[in-house]
Amino acid sequence: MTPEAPLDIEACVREPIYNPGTIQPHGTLLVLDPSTFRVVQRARNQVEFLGCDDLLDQELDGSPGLGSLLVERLRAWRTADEPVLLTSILHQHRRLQVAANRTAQGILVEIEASEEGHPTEAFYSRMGHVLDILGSASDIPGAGAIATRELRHLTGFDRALLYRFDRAWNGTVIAEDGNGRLPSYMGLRFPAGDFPPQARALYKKSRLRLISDKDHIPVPIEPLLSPLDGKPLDLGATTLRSVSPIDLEYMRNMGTAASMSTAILLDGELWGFLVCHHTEPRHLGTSLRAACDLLGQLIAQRIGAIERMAQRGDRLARQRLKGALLKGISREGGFETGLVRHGDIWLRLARAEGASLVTQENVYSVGRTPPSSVTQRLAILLQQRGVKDLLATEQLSSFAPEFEPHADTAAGMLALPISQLHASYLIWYRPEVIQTVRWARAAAKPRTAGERLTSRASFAQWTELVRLRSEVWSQVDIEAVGSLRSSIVDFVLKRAEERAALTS
Ligand code: BLA
Repeated sequence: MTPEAPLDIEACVREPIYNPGTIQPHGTLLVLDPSTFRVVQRARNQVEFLGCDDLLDQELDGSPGLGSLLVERLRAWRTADEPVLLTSILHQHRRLQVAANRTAQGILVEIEASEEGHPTEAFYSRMGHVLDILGSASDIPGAGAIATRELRHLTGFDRALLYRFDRAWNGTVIAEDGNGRLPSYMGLRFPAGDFPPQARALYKKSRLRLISDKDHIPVPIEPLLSPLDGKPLDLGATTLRSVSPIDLEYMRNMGTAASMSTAILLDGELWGFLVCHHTEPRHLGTSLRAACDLLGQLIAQRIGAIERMAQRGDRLARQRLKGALLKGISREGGFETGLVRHGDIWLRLARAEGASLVTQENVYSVGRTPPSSVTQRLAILLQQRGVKDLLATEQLSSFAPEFEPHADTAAGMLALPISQLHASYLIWYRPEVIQTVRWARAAAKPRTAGERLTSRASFAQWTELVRLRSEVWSQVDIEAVGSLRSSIVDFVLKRAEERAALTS
């Protein structure tokens, strides 16, 4: 594919990036039969890279030099409990870095030349310092600033940035460090399409990826299909895997020649990426990459700790509010009066600006809410649509467009059904928060049907005014309201029983 060839987004999502049939040329690859150590596939540059005979179809066991050394290490690894073998071998006065992965298609052995400048004492002492200062970073942008600065220090890349995914997989740059050779992307939002789902899935498994040169000439693997299963070789576990042409085009358009990305995973889920860019090709050897991976993991740990700490404090505060609300309600004569009298707690429980209780007979409201008739209509719609569980939306107008005129009070809604039989709901409202989003690509504009998409041709910004949306309901908001349900249902049932007793 040429860089000019247009691609549509579906083709992009379908692109089998894990088996391109080629590797980047800064190393070579051997695929070994796990039982005989016979080379069943190899990259075409193997002879030149290793300065030895063509190893295809050779059994490495018993062969002199590199082959037998490799087999010795692989045998020891087979009995060890390590998913990846990382080792170095002295071959023809050159130190080679070896990484091996077991796969269903054989043992994939990646070989790179060892770089100068292994992590030294200075590196470990600096890492110790990073740990200290990270420990005192109390918020995520603060931790991000440390991460990007340290990554640049470690690698010498022109720019390092941290971007964080939102729920729709758009990413916003929240920290950046650079030397001014590349423009700043701080605060810009990049659409989800820049990092399609199959690429995200791959980076979840293989966290760190270096693209040393956007103009590299990919090296074919021969034979193309695995002799073990007849399928294209899955290179998902390797670091040498060559790069999707569209991502290379993306780099060209961005004005970067080299890129290194490290996935930030929290509890196994992708949270964001640390990305380094350089205006010229830039190679980092395996030990420096391992150091960057380690730094990425330290940052991920700190981000996780900061998020957990904030959530813990918030959860505790909500539990207290819930306790106070229930106590207040039980002191008052009725459930409705209890809620209204303690309206401030009712609101604070979900950090809302308005709240309503819709019962069969009435609507009780506190704070900023739409008129009762609108809330009643909403309750009917919720029931008609069979909403039986807590429903949270930041955009009520997408649930039903008729609520659009009420965005000043009710752009977002949390609705908790409190009766199995009637259209009875507890509803929390949040007003519209008009947001200016600085997108980093023209293609984020609404596309017309059939419009084809290439990787962005320009990184010009595009400002979008996002309307009709409230602040996002957090996990803690949702939990706080959800945990109220059983207590509220108890109240409602008790009252129904009392009524039944009165009428019988
Ligand atoms: C991969 N997309 C990537 C990667 C990043 C991004 C970091 C990992 C590989 C790399 O380091 O380049 C996205 N890079 C970004 C973002 C910023 C950045 C958001 O620097 C912000 C500062 N890419 C597109 C489009 C498609 C696409 C339109 O722009 C598809 C239609 C695809 N991106 C794409 C693919 C990969 C990718 C296929 C995987 C590349 C590979 O590993 O082979």
